[in-house]
Amino acid sequence: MDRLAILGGSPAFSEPLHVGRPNLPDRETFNELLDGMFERRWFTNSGPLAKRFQKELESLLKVKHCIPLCNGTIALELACRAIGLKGEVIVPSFTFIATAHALKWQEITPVFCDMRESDFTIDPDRIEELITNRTTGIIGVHVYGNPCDDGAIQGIAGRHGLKTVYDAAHAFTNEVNGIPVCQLGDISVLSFHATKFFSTFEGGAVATDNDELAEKIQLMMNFGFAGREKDRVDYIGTNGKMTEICSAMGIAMLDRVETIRETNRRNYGFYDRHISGIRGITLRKPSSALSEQNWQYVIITVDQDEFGLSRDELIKVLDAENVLARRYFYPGCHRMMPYTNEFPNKGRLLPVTDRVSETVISLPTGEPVDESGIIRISGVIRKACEQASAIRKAIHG
Ligand code: T4K
Repeated sequence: MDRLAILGGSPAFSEPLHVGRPNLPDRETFNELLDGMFERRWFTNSGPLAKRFQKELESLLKVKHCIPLCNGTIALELACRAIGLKGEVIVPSFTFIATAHALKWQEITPVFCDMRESDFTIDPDRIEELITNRTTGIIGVHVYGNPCDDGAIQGIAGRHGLKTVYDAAHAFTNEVNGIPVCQLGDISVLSFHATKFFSTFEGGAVATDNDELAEKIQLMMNFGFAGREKDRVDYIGTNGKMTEICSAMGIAMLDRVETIRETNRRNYGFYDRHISGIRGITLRKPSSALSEQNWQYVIITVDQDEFGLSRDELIKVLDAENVLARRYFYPGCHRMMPYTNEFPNKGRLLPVTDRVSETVISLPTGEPVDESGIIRISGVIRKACEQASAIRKAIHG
């Protein structure tokens, strides 16, 4: 699409503005930690940096155990395995595909559940109808950091003898009415991927207050080896360890949490100011249950009738202007292979997930974005609305 013909005015951003651009650590702290690592010649296998990172995480997140791992997906797999999930597990469809894959990879069947439009999390009113005699657990995802309705989920789990796992990949440091999210459920999983609010390049963690579960995960993440001599294997394990270099990144990033959170909060405020009043665009508010949050995601929804363009047409306009927004999450997992073709998800109707996933856009935030960028992004969206019919003609001919 020829952008100037449509929007005119100032040139597109010379550097693309991405969703998911990483926040950076203090480089001096990081380099010092690396110097120590090279001097020690100790690179992985629960080295001193991984141990220190774990302690610091536990204190920040107010949870008894927070075991750093190589990524969030393996963290999910280990959490599900350690807690004994099998058969079928109920999981929202509106999530990153890793949540479903972590189950399927272990031959557990994900059974997709619809979501609440209000806060994007799994709808507890739709869970019970999906329970069968093969169901062993529920995974809730704190989508965009919004906490799942833990009270309702625990009620259902208690009535049916199910385990609860929370995918807290978006909710690092978030608290619900004063309770840290990692204290909810039997076990929680974090992601420290490069694109996350808090990054260790690649990384993740499992958080739990349960000593027995924590011990199992410590063994499972290291091939199941027990004892110093490594002559005994207690579990079928995997290699889920976090390296020393990733742990160094984590330690250096911990010093930055407050500042990044403040930057994200400010950016949200800028979007609120500059996007407000654009017909058909709603800047979604974080859940009112959050007493502490990282403001990691800036989410808008597009009402096509009001705005004049569909969400996908707006994404095309933003792309042409070098604003690389994302459709997190589109489509729902139940519409992706192999799930869409397989029992019990084949033909599954999840109307709220389908509707919401057609309208959401995640906009750039974090430290690489400032108010001037947000003014320009908002300006592109405003102009797209004003020139909607010309844009539709340019796209569709
Ligand atoms: N559960 C949930 C709810 C999750 O959201 C995720 C991950 C997981 C579980 C699994 O955790 P991990 O195993 O990943 O730790 C990205 C991330 O790769 C993924 O971690 C994240 N969720 C998901 C929501 O987003 P993609 O496939 O969209 O990434 P990609 O490569 O398209 O990059 C996204 C944007 O970030 C682009 O605009 C480019 C930018 N970027 C990316 C990287 C890697 C950078 O600017 N620099 C970078 O280094 O999945």
